Amino acid sequence: MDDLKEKYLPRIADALDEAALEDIRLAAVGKKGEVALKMRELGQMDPTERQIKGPILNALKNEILSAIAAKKAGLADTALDARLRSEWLDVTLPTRTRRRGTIHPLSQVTEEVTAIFAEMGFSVAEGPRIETDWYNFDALNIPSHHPARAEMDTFYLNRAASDDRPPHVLRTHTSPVQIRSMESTGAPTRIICPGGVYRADYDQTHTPMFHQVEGLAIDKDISMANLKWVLEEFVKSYFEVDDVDLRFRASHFPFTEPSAEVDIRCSWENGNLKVGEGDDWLEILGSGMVHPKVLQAGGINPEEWQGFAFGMGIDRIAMLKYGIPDLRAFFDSDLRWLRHYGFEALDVPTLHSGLSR
Ligand code: 2NM
Repeated sequence: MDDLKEKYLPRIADALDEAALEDIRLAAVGKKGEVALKMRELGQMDPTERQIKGPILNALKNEILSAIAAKKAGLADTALDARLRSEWLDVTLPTRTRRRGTIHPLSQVTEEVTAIFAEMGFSVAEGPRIETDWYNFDALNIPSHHPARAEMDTFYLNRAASDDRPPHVLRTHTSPVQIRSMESTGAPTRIICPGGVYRADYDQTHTPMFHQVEGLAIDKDISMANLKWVLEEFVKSYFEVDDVDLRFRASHFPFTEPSAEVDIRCSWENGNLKVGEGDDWLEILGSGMVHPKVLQAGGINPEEWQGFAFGMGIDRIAMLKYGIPDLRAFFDSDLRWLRHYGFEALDVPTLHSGLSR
């Protein structure tokens, strides 16, 4: 038995991996291993001899088993150490700065506009881009026969002849969000609705998807004077100038009465826009007092409440402020363009830190 011990303990100590250990275990203490064979011999021994040799054999078996277990644990530790060494990683290494992404100008401008109106007490409302024709048209005082429906180049969703749900469209403006907001929160209210809208139109200055921000303020005594002040504050803040001159031109929209288109005084110096001075006028938005029928559609009593609304193109004011010449490039996903016109991810526009640093 001492021979067996001297044979197996050094082999266990020298085993290189778990497979080698398993071979040793089978050869030593497996069912047909050498220790088992010795145990079988106990049967032929006389009882006194068996009483001495039995416990010794058992002790040998246990010694071999615990040597194997200890070696196994040792091998696992060594393997873990090796793995930790090979998978080591310096988490303090700097990132690859030149490959960092940028904020798209449309996201930047949406954030800027949101910050400006938030300062004046407006909150942001959002809604679905797929709308029923009621929210997109009827509720906004654009009935089925109205020419505005044809002019809008609306995308209608395909549907089966048997489908009895109302017709759905891709929203042509964000006004349906304002109807939904009137329904859910009522008056008084002050909201802006930024987001993508769709019209079947594609040329130098039109893309089938573009972005709008619309505003809505409803209270007991809101007037065009409030509208003028809010828009002046917005334009000054957005174009980062101290003075602006706005021109209100009488216009027509189905959802406002009276309605006005708003121009800002500007000059163009070799392709550079200057806001607030010069002899040119730049049309930037449409506005007016919300039509009583529209308030009614939103569940608000027009005998009790009144309000103003306005709408402008985010893509257009982004192009004007940041000197972007081609609208279609906004949606090309051209990395060189994105790096040139994009903004640093950590420069969040706020009114105190500056909108467009
Ligand atoms: C514009 C021009 C004028 C407008 C109206 C509404 C609503 F839903 F409150 F009636 N939202 N936006 C509006 C008014 C939009 O865009 C050129």
